[in-house]
Amino acid sequence: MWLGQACYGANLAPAALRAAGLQKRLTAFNQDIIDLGDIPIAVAGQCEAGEQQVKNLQPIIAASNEIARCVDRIVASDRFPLVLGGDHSIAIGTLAGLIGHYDNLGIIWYDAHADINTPATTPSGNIHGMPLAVAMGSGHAELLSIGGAGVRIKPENIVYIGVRDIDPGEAAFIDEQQIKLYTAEDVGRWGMPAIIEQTLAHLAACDGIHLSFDIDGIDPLAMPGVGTPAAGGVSYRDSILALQLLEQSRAVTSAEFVELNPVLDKDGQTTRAVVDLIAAFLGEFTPCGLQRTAAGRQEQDPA
Ligand code: 5AB
Ligand code: MN
Ligand code: MN
Ligand code: MN
Repeated sequence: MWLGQACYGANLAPAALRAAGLQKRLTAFNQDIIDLGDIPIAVAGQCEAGEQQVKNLQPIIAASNEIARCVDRIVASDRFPLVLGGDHSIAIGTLAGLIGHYDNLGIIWYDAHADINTPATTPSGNIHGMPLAVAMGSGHAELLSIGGAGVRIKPENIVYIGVRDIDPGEAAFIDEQQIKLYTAEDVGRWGMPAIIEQTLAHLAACDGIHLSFDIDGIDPLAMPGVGTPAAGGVSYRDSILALQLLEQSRAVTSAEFVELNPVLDKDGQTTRAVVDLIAAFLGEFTPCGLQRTAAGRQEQDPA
């Protein structure tokens, strides 16, 4: 999917990740990983008349319904859904497919941006800036009805990590809803372990946690292959650590990685880094040749 924003290319990310050896990297330590293939996306790209505030609405609705059906089936069969975008509009479908399975779903939104615009507040009309608002029940009526969902994410069950580029309408909504937020600066100031610990404590009452990982949460000097870069991001190292800590917590029940754009990733650096991130999140140990387990590492922790 790339129709949630202006640049062609995010649709090529799953193929680029496959070509970079994602499956082989993951199955080296976990054989129980199945690639279910691609979700079909309509070949649109033109803004429908009168829909400047929600560009490419119809093809995004069609794809979101497909994503929701697919994610719903995966959760129903007691497996862990890992969705690879694509721009962040795909989160509308992912969350619609998840929400019916939980009474109190939590979300970790790892992103430079807040993605909580509505047609009334969007500066761009790009739906990739709206998925969290839709999940909370604010937005275009046709987006709200995806997956037949009536259940919504509660504001107290959301935690942002890495945000630093928020639109005025989003800031007002976040303040009004009192959503928990850690900026990239907070990560630097307090350290990633404290941020993850506080995030999980904040979501302790949730019966599932979805990780929505926008790779533009990471600094664009490390991850240049994204459509909407924002300077001053979280480091690659801290992001790997965040994903390792989340994996070791066993608290996350679904995830998506979005916004990689291989067309903007000139030498493949960002694509390779996304493979690293996904591998860390699924439990690959740092490939340093040591035989220590996660538990063993904790025992040796001087703290
Ligand atoms: B992303 C912006 N807030 O709504 C808007 O990459 C950017 O999924 C949204 O986080 C960025 O157009 C969406 C200006
Ligand atoms: Mn973003
Ligand atoms: Mn995003
Ligand atoms: Mn982006």
